[in-house]
Amino acid sequence: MKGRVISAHGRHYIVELENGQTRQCYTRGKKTGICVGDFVRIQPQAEDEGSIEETLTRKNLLYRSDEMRSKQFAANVDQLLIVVATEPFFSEDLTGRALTGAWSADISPIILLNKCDLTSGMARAQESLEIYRELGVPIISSSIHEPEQLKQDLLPLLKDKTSLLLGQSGMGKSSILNVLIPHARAHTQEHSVALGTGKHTTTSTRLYHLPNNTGCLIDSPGFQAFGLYHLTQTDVANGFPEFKTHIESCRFYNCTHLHEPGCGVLAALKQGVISNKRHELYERILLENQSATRY
Ligand SMILES: Nc1nc2c(ncn2[C@@H]2O[C@H](COP(=O)(O)OP(=O)(O)OP(=O)(O)O)[C@@H](O)[C@H]2O)c(=O)[nH]1
Ligand SMILES: [Mg+2]
Ligand SMILES: [Zn+2]
Repeated sequence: MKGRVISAHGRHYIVELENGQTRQCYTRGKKTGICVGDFVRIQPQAEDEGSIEETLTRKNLLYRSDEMRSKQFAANVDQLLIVVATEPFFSEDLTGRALTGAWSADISPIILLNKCDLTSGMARAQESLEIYRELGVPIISSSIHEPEQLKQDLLPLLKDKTSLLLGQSGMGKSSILNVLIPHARAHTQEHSVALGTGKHTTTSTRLYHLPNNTGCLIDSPGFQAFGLYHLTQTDVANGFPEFKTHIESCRFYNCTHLHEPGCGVLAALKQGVISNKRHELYERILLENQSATRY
């Protein structure tokens, strides 16, 4: 039987079969690394259980990694919805990293500027996102307090695709999910406050279906770090699409675009064609990765 992993807890997975039924599945032996969004072949066991025998070839896998560990977000993702908001104010560094992760994995990003009902930080947010707008990233303003508008703006973009909601904690990922898919009833910080359970927010990644099976939406726990240690220097450069045409004029084929003479990227930086902030992020990621591999 074939199916898709819709949630993963340790070695326990929920797999949704092609007929819509779900089964509790586990893996045998040393098989690990299966993640939400994976298409798998399972061997049915007992009533509603199964064992995962094979992971089918992935189109892509989005993950982050730092010195300590690596964490998979999801597999077979068509687009990334990076959710940012003004309260708490989003981190530009993490947003840039998420974009680099997406571009280097060949996943097209969209930025959702959520909580736009809270007007105070909006001008600052718009300004700091301008750089991505110039790079062609669609930026959509949203508010869960305007549910009809939110559906009208987002549903057409999500149609027949697998989209992943990604962002820092408290940006409103699960709240957006609940507007688009009311029966999802995902836990949000609002519920946690109401229940007095403290900051109990999303703790695991899960795949949901949009109404009438018009696409899949994956909710994920907020992150506080976004290491990209798994990327090579070339991968990182690919995560900065605005470098591309300038790289063609670098003198050295193995140019790192940090200090080499005759570097097209540094020339564009000097002319102000490439932004300082973006090149600084590129440098930060690269230096982190270089210092990690020395151990
Ligand atoms: N004013 C306003 N508040 C919002 C909006 N969207 C979400 N919130 C609130 O922001 C808080 C955090 O929302 P969540 O949906 O739990 O955030 P999350 O991104 O899923 O957080 P994690 O699961 O921890 O990653 C909740 O109290 C929501 O009610 C919005 O559009 N406007
Ligand atoms: Mg959440
Ligand atoms: Zn160069």
